[in-house]
Amino acid sequence: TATLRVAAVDLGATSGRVMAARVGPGQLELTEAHRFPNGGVPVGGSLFWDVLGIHREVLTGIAEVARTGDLHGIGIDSWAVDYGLLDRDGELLGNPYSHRDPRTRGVPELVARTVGVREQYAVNGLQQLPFTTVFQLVAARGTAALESAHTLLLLPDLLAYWLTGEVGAERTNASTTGLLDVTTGEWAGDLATRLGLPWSILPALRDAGSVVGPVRAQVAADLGIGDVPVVAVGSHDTASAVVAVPASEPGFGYISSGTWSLVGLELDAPVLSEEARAADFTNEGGVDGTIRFLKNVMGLWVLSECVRAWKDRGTPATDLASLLAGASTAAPLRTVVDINHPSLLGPGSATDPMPERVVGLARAAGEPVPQTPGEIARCVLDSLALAYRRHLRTAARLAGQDLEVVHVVGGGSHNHLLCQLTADALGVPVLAGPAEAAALGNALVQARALGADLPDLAAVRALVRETHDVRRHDPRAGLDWDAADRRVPTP
Ligand code: LFR
Repeated sequence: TATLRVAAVDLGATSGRVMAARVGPGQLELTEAHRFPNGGVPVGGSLFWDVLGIHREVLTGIAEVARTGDLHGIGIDSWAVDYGLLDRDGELLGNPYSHRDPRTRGVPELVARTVGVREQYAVNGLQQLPFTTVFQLVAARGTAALESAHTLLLLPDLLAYWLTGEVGAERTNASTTGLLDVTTGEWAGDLATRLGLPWSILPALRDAGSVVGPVRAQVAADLGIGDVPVVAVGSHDTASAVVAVPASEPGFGYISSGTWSLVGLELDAPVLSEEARAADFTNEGGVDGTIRFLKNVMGLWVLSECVRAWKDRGTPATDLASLLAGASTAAPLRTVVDINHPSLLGPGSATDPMPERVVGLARAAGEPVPQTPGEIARCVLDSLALAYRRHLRTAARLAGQDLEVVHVVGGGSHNHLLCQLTADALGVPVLAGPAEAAALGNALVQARALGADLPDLAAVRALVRETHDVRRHDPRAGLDWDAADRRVPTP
């Protein structure tokens, strides 16, 4: 097969990028064509995405990929659950909300009174997270936008719609809405109806690896490109990241480490047991019909919000590198907190900054109060490693698997201290990298759809292994992680 060159658009909550990827036999090369900052935009008490700004950056990136070589395909992935609504003319109704917007507070409890959590889990297999699309939609009941909505599009599908004019819902991302039946892979229309939601706004489902359509003539002309197909990839960034985990054998654990940490296993079938529900594990849909059995962990968000607060205050030596240096010499496991505490979900502000929230959690739990930025950073990292340990062990137990190795992919794979603590906590080797796993998974699924000889996920992963190095962290003994775990409440 000849070499393919595709544009992989990978959108994160704090930055977006458009990568040029070359995929061929024994070849997988990623070059960054365009990168731009992203973040929620506060308006009044609400938090929105600047989706038109994101669209413009996507166009800039695609044009840059095309300017620098061939362009055979375009694929888009982003964070999950957030959506835009179209009216009957196909126009966007308002700004898409960020899942960190506070309007879903208390909504899961409200929904549970209509459809109990056990019943929800039996249908969608998801962890109870307040920002899941179904809860966002319930919070939006009665709004003018929802009442005039004709079509709901998840963000990558919305951006693909602006490129192609085609509407649809790619399944990996649809699986995060709470409105997809995890067993049948079809919309759970009955659940939507019982919650008073207009399920006719949910568009036809499509699988990763299918072609969405060619870029519209006008868009192609504006970009100076030819007749290029947009390909549906694992449009949930975590699904794309898991595709590119360079595992050599099944049975690996993974941590997709970015703003969020997604911590779990790849399975052939969902685990919908009462134990899995009580442990609040999610069964999200992966590429090729796999299941991502995982837990959302608050992730590096907490640290990056601390960095933002310290920067605003002008606290010296609080860039990430200095902080990690400070954290590495701070006393280990001195202060641990429940890193998934709901108080850490929303963005910090001048009156309610993130470092003080972490300190407050420590104080409330009777833990030694961290004083310096380095101690706070250490507390965050130790607490993350503890959460990874707890949830990966639970996942393995619930799925009846052994955990022999853990792959860390995503930007957090560059955080050597966190990777080492993870290995120490779990007592198994951690293999870190690639950092751009989501963009790689995006490009690989496109290449396969366009004819590359990559028959299955094993072949895809073999190519990633062949072309990308991982950094190995072997576990060190000496710290009492069991005792530390007992200091953190069980959810
Ligand atoms: C990671 C991610 C998670 C999802 C969260 C919110 O970027 O996609 O998988 O739970 O963002 O959408």
